[in-house]
Amino acid sequence: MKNKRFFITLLSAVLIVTSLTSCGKSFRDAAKQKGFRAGMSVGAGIFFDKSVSKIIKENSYVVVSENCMKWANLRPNKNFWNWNDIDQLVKYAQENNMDVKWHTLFWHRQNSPFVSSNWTREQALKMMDEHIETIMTRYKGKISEYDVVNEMFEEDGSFRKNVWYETIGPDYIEHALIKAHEVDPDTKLYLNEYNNECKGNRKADAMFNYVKELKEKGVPIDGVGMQMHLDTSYNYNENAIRANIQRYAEIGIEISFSELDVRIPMDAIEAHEVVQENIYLSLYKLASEEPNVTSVITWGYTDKKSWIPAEFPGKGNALMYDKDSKPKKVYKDVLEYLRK
Ligand code: 9MR
Repeated sequence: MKNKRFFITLLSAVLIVTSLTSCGKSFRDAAKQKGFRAGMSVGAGIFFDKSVSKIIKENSYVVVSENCMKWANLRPNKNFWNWNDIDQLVKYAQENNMDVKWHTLFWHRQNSPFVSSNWTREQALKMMDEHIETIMTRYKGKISEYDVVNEMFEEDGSFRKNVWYETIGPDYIEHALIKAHEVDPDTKLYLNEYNNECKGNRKADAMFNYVKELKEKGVPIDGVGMQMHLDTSYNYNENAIRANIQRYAEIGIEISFSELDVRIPMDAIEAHEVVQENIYLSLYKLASEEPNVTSVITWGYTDKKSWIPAEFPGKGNALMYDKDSKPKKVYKDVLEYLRK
């Protein structure tokens, strides 16, 4: 009898302590407990601001540079590499127990002026190899995953005719993946895309079939990024996203929600905020429930600085922190879900 009472008291104490600790968990620890890394993209050097750094530390086990790793910023001309911003980010991440993701080795935007569609295949391959070797040797062991190619598909599922496609041909992706794996076999290699989250969508299906083909051929590839730049006025289909994630699981591919934000009209009425919150909750739920979703990265964190109004006039307010960098209701509700 005594033993039983002791056992019950002990059990209650353990339960209270467990629930107290999980109550106080930071966003990143709560996400970790659900089985994925939370993170965000960061602008150059923003972590030198103490209040920003506090937010990054609460929310991120993985960080990615919003622009510093792109050709135009990193290598504005052939002979100059601007490593400074990236070195600082890597140092900051190491000091704060975060992974660093590279975005992106190859893309059709933000290229340097010397990147040319007049290159021959040989010249382009040489340039591609040089880019991979220089970056991946310098940061060997320091970058957890690379977006090797970004946005390689058109909406109809055909390959985008970017400069690498035009100069090298459709095998440029394979070539980049093989070379990247050769230089740093321990990092993870991703292909990153937008509008590729729903099974049944042409671009999403084309990407899945392509990645499956790569796997079957033995080309090194670990993951697919679903950017998730979403809009409350588009259809949101949780089932189609889940089905897509699960078919990737079947072929051994991990998924990152890699650039999450959910834009609403700037003069948003409450209804949009409710839809926005439901989308955020659904995505964090999917990440918690589907074992092959390994990270959820928001594109920035505050509405104060966002790429959206420039590209979608009249839209914005897409993140979970408001313009004063205060967490919104959606942030608190997602956190509460993650802590359960
Ligand atoms: O957020 C980035 C913005 O500051 C740049 O001006 C823009 C230029 O293309 O790129 C933005 O980031 C993009 C990312 O690299 C790839 N996916 C879409 C993102 C938003 O455009």
